[in-house]
Amino acid sequence: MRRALITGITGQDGSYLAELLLRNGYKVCGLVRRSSSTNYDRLGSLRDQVELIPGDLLDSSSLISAIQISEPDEVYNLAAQSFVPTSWNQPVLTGEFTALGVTRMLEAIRTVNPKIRFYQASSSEMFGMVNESPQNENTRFYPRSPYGVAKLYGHWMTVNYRESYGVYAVSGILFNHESPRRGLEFVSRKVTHAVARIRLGLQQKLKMGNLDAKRDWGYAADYVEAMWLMMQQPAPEDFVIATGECHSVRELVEIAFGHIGLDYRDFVEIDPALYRPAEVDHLRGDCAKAHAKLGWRARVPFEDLVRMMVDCDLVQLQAGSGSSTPNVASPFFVTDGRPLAPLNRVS
Ligand code: NAP
Ligand code: G4F
Repeated sequence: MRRALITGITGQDGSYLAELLLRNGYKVCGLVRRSSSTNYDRLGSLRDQVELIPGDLLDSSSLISAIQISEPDEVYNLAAQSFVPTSWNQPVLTGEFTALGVTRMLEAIRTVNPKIRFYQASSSEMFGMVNESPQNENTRFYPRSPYGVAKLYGHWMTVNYRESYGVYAVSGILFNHESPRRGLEFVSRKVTHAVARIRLGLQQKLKMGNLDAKRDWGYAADYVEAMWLMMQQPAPEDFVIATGECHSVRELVEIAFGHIGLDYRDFVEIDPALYRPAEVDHLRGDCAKAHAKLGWRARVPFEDLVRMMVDCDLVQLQAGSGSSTPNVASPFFVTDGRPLAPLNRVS
């Protein structure tokens, strides 16, 4: 039985990746940081199938212990301070988690067992102010936030541990990916949750920032398959993972409100406080390399993704679960209401 350790298992991607690895027959361990209240909503019934190990990206000795306890073949480093606006309020903490946390994890691997394979959750935010479109593995980086800068540090440390020490270390440069398990502060879920609340008469207006920003949005469950595929290759390489399509935040709100028969212009108010000190205006990924080498491509179109998220928010609010991220113990959320498609496979 192969063994994996996931940092960030309580997050959106961590929960989907845990599901995928369990389906693939792995023993799955997850690093969880101490909190005054538990935060396992996204794991739901998976909670009993994974082993949770206490630890924090700020604490090197806890990372070494986690690797010694879990004895993984593969480490997926998904933990980070992942919300871009917070990185302007807490730039040093973001650097500690999102940048230096990567080095602490790589050092822990090098200390305990350098044969462990390592996946780093890198981000299209590293492209920032883009000089070409679409962006691929060779596009210049120009981060526009402390978060983007921190991710770029983590990316280069991953490349350097591969080149300096021969660690099987890969950097997955993932474009935005969303789901009903997305945190409520990110724009997709903020919108779909608000639309569902408006539909149910629980909210009247929605305050938004820059509607003209454009992103390449995919479905998170598709993207964790790409992570796993990257870790199964004969040699470690970095990959861009994206849909190749670009949509504006305005289109997002239009589709979400349109799904329940409303016109977004009657509900959305622009709040200048939600504009960022520096914006990433336009992201669109070119995943030709992932398609050619991993046999991967995104399966869920943007419009379907937005509608699925609105539907899930409606169901969840009507059920009154009280959880901001759906509990996968409910059969509806195991697959987000869709049949499980066969895994992407290396061709
Ligand atoms: P998320 O939902 O915000 O989850 C972040 C996870 O990191 C949570 O489990 C969180 O634990 C954990 N964490 C934060 N600080 C930690 C620390 N000091 N020690 C241990 N764990 C810590 O993020 P996501 O959307 O799943 O994204 C996963 C990763 O991919 C992140 O690194 C993100 O930056 C990156 N990424 C995401 C996207 C995207 O569109 N989703 C795109 C590119 C890259 P708690 O539950 O305790 O807070
Ligand atoms: O959903 P967002 O907060 O995601 P952002 O900043 O693109 O970052 C996400 O994707 C990255 C990959 O590129 C990840 F690395 C990162 O961890 C995170 O998952 O904002 C998307 C866009 C921005 O341009 C923002 O200005 O939406 C715009 N926006 C407009 N109004 C808003 C709002 N964003 C948020 N969060 N809230 C608003 O009211």
